[in-house]
Amino acid sequence: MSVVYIGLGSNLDQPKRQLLQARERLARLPQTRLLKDSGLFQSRAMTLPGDDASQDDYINAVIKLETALSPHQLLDALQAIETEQGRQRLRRWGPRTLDLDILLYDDLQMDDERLTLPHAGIAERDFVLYPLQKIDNCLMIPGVGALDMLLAKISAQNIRYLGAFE
Ligand code: A4P
Ligand code: MG
Repeated sequence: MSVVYIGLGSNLDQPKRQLLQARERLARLPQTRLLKDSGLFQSRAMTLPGDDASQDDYINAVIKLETALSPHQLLDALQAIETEQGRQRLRRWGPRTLDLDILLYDDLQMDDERLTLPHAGIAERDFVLYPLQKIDNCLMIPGVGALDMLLAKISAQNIRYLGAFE
């Protein structure tokens, strides 16, 4: 079995409900067990430079799973859940009903045409690092560094803990 951390994000169509549904679907994946979740966080949308279209705040969370699915099988399963929950890929970093990213898969480091692990950009994202810390305080991000060191470099100003999933 492998231990994986999944990042969940939504800023469209009742984001909290989207994350709740996604959590249930993740827990029901074959050969997979839900170990822990971070609870819900709210943060301002991170947008691409030059993208001035305003977006609603995001609700984000991280879920820790144990799974026998391979990285690519897991990615297929996550993309199927995104599609089930009405995800439309309109523009990069645009608003979305549900985004599911594989943040970490054991200590695996890989980069192919479909999958980069650990997830790119993990080191700078408040909406990833704070939820990760809620689950595991002393995490090491392979090839990147210790979680507490990464947290020390970013601000907590744009993110708010909302409480448990409900
Ligand atoms: N892909 C590569 N590696 C991975 C991985 N580790 N996990 C590929 C999941 N997918 C991975 O993703 C594009 C492609 O990335 C996939 O086909 C997969 O093969 P996508 O979900 O279709 O597109 P995207 O999400 O628009 O692009 P990207 O670059 O993944 O965006 P991010 O990094 O997910 O960021 N602001 C706040 N506050 N909270 C957010 O959650 N999210 C984004 C999107 C922007 N701003 C945000 C948030
Ligand atoms: Mg994504």
